[in-house]
Amino acid sequence: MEILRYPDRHEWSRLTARAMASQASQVAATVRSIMDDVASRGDEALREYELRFTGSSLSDFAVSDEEIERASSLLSPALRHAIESAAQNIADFHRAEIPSPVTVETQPGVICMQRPVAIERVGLYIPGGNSPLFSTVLMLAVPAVIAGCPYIELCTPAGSDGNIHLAILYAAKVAGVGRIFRTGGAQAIAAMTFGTESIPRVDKIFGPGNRYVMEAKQQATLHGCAIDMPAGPSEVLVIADSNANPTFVASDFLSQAEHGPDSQSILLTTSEKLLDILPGVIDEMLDALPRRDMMLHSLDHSRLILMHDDDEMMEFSNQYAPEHLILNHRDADRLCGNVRNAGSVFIGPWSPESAGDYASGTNHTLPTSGYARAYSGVNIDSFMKKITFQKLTADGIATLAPVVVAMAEAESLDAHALAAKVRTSAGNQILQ
Ligand code: HSO
Ligand code: ZN
Repeated sequence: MEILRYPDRHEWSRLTARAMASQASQVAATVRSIMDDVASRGDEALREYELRFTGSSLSDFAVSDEEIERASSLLSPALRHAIESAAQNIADFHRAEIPSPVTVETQPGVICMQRPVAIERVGLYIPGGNSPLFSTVLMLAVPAVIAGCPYIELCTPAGSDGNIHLAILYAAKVAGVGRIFRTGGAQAIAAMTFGTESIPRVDKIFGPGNRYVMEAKQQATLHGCAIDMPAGPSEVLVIADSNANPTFVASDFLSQAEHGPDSQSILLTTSEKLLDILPGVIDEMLDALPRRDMMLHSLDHSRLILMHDDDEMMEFSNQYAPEHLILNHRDADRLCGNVRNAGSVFIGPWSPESAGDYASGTNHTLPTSGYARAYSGVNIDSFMKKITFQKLTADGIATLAPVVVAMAEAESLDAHALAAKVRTSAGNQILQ
């Protein structure tokens, strides 16, 4: 961990920069060939990649209803209950986000409307590996159902035993996912982008993944398929004052470090004392955690930074634009008003990031790598587009026409001007 005391502002750009992934062009080329291959050979290519990358020979990608039911019965009642209550909170929060239709008569006889309409076909990607992110199934599928998306499919790789994690299947069932397919990696993204004999193509792909999956999602956008957002390693920035409990801060740091060797935690504090004791508290806590070795890598590029005052901390945080911002500060509510760039904010000592990661109700699919400057996290809008409508009466176009004509002629677009003119009585006479 890098420990800094009152870094000069010149240093801030280094301190707020994210490490760039290396070998990007080699990843892009590999993914491009997988995308092309799946586009042209469909299921056959998909099967070959599954065999090559995971060693499993799949005859059928679709997960059957019996398999989903079996998963439900094998899962512990305690975990089933946890998944159900998290789903309930996520549903309650996202239902409240549903946008209302808009109707405005901007001038007499000129009626403008906007209506939110669900995206028809969405695809959710859930990675396999050592952390089966079934919480992400809820974060993506629950809002998709609430938004009213008519078709929701989910792709996830099977483990070496050919099975999908029970909790992924159960969360998908609770949320109401339509179809589940056993495939992962860039080939799964390719399948959802182009469609294969077994896996229908979708209009928008959501979900996390490794570098290959992320690259495949970027390339999907070149083929008419939208994606949720660009994504990088997960990150947290904690702002703590002398009031903050060091154990709380250390646990927030370590829950971030647990996400992977690239994830980053940053502490900003005005307390010299907290800065001094935190490394010891983190070390002690770390020794008791099973993922210690991997977490050490993450802590390598994490930082503890001493700052002069609250304004300086907020300014730094806004420049960094963290995915998660924890305000463990006696004036957390006041500081909240100064947040300009962050994915999701956790206010006060009793709001750990893990509450939002799993169960409080907000979404955990959030912008990383500084994208919080311009992107929101996944929310109900992510599953909808907004279509505008307008209806003008004869009187409405008559009064609007002079404005349209003046502007169209000034842009030398005479046909545009004509389309307004012919609908007015003066214009009609000109044509006769
Ligand atoms: N912190 C992750 C989400 C997550 N945490 C899933 C645990 N499981 C990105 O916001
Ligand atoms: Zn997390």
